[in-house]
Amino acid sequence: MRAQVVIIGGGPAGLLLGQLLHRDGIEAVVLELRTRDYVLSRIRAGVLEWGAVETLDAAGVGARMHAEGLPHEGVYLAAQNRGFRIDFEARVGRRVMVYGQTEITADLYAARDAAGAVTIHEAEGVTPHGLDTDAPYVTYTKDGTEHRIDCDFVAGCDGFHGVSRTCIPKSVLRAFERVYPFGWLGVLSDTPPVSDELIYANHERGFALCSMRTKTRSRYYVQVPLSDKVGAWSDQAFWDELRRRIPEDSAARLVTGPSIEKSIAPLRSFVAEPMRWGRLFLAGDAAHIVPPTGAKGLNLAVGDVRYLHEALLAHYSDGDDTGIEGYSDRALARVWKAERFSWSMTMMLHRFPDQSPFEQRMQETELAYLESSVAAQTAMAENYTGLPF
Ligand code: RFL
Ligand code: PHB
Repeated sequence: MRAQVVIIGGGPAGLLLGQLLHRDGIEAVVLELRTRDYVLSRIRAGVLEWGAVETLDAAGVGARMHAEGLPHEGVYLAAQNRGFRIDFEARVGRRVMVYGQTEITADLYAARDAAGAVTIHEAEGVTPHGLDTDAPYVTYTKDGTEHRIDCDFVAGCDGFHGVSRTCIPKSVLRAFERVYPFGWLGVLSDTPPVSDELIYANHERGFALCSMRTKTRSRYYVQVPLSDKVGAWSDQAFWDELRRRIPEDSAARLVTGPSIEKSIAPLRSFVAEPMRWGRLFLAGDAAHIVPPTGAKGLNLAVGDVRYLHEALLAHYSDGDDTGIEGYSDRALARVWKAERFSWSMTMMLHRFPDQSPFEQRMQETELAYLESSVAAQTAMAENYTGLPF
């Protein structure tokens, strides 16, 4: 088999790249390790920058997002049960869209089906070859049979645990990492959201976040020690803990119900450089991870795909390889800014196990400054709603 581009990983990055290339008539095959049902059952991101919304529109998959998504013009921050609002529209004239990653993935699969694009699920042992030659190819096993796809380029969109990044020689790859000493316990429930906009809460018992998927489906998180086991958290214990950490008026309004998903996610900052090696490009979580505090992971994946799509289109339509040559530097410049923002939000809002009284005061002052300064709010709004491409 032959394709112009082999895309490893059928998460949001891989599917979106496949869709954008397909619309340009560039042939791309997506190889995904898991089943479609598995991919569609992963509950992850919920907030899209407006630039990501526009990219999904450009890919022709924005209709349901605009019909069902919830545009938000601001966000609440809270410290010790007292909240204040950052008005995105007033500060930077932009908004964000609340629309679940699961829905985006479903919309992208539907578009692939409609276009007759090839997605190979349960592709095992996916291995790229000849990435530093002019004739790369990818092998994989499906139902016990080995297959080979010859191609021009390989897009590594296979997430943090994927194979693509490991193909870059150790002498070339440089990794930067920070692991945080806590995780987020997340609960999804079919209850009306406690607030019309997200609430990020700093509390002495630990961080909490009130988010949502729809007007009837809520997503909540509380910071927990990494040693906690999800099975040890009953729904009741979760709701009680959340109530303690959020502003009192919200706690009084909180509607609880059975969880339909409950999981613990560790928090990590990670960047791999470079994001291109020969004919391999990394995009999304394959190249970088952010702690979810800034809602940037999925948005960065969309940003990478946007640059990569532009680069491949210029190559195929005009024989212009400047985008390909510049992909890594261009993507990393934006990635590092989102890493900085996600790290700073994480540092400002969480309780660290060894936090000194000085660090505690710094955190409180950071929040107090944000509450009182239009300049600080503008910077926060600019980053949260998305830096320019
Ligand atoms: P994904 O989604 O991990 O998809 C990678 C795909 O590759 C497949 N794969 C392989 N396929 C073939 N061969 C192999 N060897 C393979 N190895 C892996 C996997 O099965 C998978 O299908 O990466 P992608 O596409 O780069 O997308 C990244 C986003 O999923 C991620 O950044 C976000 O979910 C992060 N994130 C958030 N991002 C936001 O922008 N806004 C948010 O509000 C937000 N909230 C979150 C989040 C992530 C969370 N968790 C659990 C990590 C909240 C949470 C709790
Ligand atoms: C979510 O809704 O899952 C969500 C929202 C904002 C974040 C992280 C996760 O910062």
